[in-house]
Amino acid sequence: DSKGTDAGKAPAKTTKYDAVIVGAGFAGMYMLHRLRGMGLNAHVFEAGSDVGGTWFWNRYPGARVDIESQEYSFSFSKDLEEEWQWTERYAPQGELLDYANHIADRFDLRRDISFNTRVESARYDDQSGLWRIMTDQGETIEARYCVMATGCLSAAKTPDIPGAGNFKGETLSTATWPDDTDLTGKRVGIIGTGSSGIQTITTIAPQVEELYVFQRTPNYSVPAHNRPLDPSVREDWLANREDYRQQQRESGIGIVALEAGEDLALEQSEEDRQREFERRWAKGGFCVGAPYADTGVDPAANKLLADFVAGKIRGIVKDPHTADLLIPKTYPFGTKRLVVDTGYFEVYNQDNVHLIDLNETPIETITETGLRTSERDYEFDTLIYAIGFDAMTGALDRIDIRGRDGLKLKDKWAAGPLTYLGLTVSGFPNMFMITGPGSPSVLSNMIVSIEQHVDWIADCIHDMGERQLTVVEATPEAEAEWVAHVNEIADTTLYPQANSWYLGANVPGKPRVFMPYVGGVGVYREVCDEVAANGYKGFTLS
Ligand code: FAD
Ligand code: N01
Repeated sequence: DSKGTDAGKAPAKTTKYDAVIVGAGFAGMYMLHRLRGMGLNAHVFEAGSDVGGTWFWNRYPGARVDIESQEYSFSFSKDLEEEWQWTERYAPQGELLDYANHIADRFDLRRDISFNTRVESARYDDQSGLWRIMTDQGETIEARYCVMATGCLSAAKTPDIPGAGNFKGETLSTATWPDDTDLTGKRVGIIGTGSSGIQTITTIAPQVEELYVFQRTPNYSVPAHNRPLDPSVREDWLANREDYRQQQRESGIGIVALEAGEDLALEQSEEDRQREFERRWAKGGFCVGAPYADTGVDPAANKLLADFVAGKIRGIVKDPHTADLLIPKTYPFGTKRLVVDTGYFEVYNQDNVHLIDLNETPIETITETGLRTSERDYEFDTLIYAIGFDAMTGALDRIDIRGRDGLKLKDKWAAGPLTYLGLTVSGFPNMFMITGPGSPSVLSNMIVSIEQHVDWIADCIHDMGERQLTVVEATPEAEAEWVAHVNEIADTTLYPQANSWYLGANVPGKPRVFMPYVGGVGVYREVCDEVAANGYKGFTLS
């Protein structure tokens, strides 16, 4: 064991594992469980002090899932599913963290996890065929397999705003929210109106004295209609669990409640369309965004849905100018991640909530006491950053990953991520990514995608062992073909029209490439299964 060794003392000993897993969110936890079940000596390194990933870090007020709780949960263990009780239609962060802890306890995962340990580098050694991994605790580890379970939304952006260090009051970030914060009676400024900002704003608006919301781009948001979970929902889910789980796996985005419409909006009568839009609005959640098959690909169909939602915003927000500022106008509906809220637009009817449009009056600088826009100074006690993540590639970029011949992943990806199936990278043998770029990932119910990836990786490693093979590597040809396919089908949709984090547009200098695979989780699963069934087509095995 090499624990406790630091620079200047004797060189660290090297610890050997069959597989190293980076990250102890849902992906890393399930990966550990699977590999251990196969008899492998696997070990997880996690930067945080406990399990849970997203739900460990993002403790801001109002943080909750936007997919129905029973759908956003693991399916791999029937017992786990039967013993766990969700209390709300959309589980809050605390309950999701409890769920992660329950899984860690139930499957005795912690004994193979090193917490408070950040992986700084992972280098493939051509000679030995092993990955050499180094941590910020001075450990060196060798492992045949390296699985990156580092998360798609785990590398929080640092504020790219002039004067960010100036503020003398309390500064908070939604992505690293402390437990002991009380905003009651405070004057608060918040920058960012994505899902994190919207959940925070909605929850703190009634408590704080004044709330200044600094909005750069308005977001489409639809009602969650959250409520205590009706026992009948649980009963029905458990009674039909096999069927529902299969539906998730075969679906577009891994959500049964989506009820993805198959008809075309443009072929309906105005009356039928409005009835369907209203029905979905009353049901709540992502289903609002999927009434017809053409709204994601046809601008005219998309506009019908966008206009419907704009009408809803105008109906809720009393001040017409504020309502107008809250209506997105620069991108099609659904091309930035849809927000699912609990009374968001309503808070703008409160006298203490002020919306500032940063397009009209941009931020000039953060000041010691608040923030200055081109129009005036704002003063507050607390400044909240809800400015998002360097998504999909950020957590990987922050590790010095090198493959064959010292090739740096960051260099290979300089013009955008290149992967085969979003699972592997040519030139990086025996390295896997869970929900990597080029897989459905963030366009889906992430738990469904995590399970599929973990199972595929575990099966691949198992098959390698059976055949006494030690190296699996994507070919450059298979990778190039996959990347072309991912881009080609993204271009058949309206997605590329938004400046979204799906495209890296939220990070200055990041190449503009649509990263997730839009083909759907069902289709994608078939592709992955076919690749495996055909002797790992597109890979070289040795
Ligand atoms: P994470 O949960 O991000 O875990 C990755 C872990 O890796 C982290 O704990 C991190 O500390 C660790 N790590 C990263 N780099 C290193 C390193 N170099 N060394 C050591 N450790 C490292 N998805 C949905 O499907 N539905 C939702 O409703 C939903 N809500 C979300 C809400 C928020 C606020 C956010 C941020 C994301 C949400 N997501 C949602 C996406 C969410 O990230 C996934 O659902 C899921 O939790 C991802 O699990 P994961 O294990 O892949 O990654
Ligand atoms: O981040 P975001 P998020 N000056 O990137 C603004 C998941 N999630 O953490 O759009 C001013 O969406 C930025 O403005 P703009 C979900 O997948 C889910 O909220 O770039 N503003 C935007 O408004 C989600 O999509 C839930 O113009 C700046 C905001 O900050 C993903 O995580 C909850 C700025 C960032 O929004 C990320 O969501 C939370 C600047 N310099 C998260 N920089 C659920 O509900 C950024 N902004 C389940």
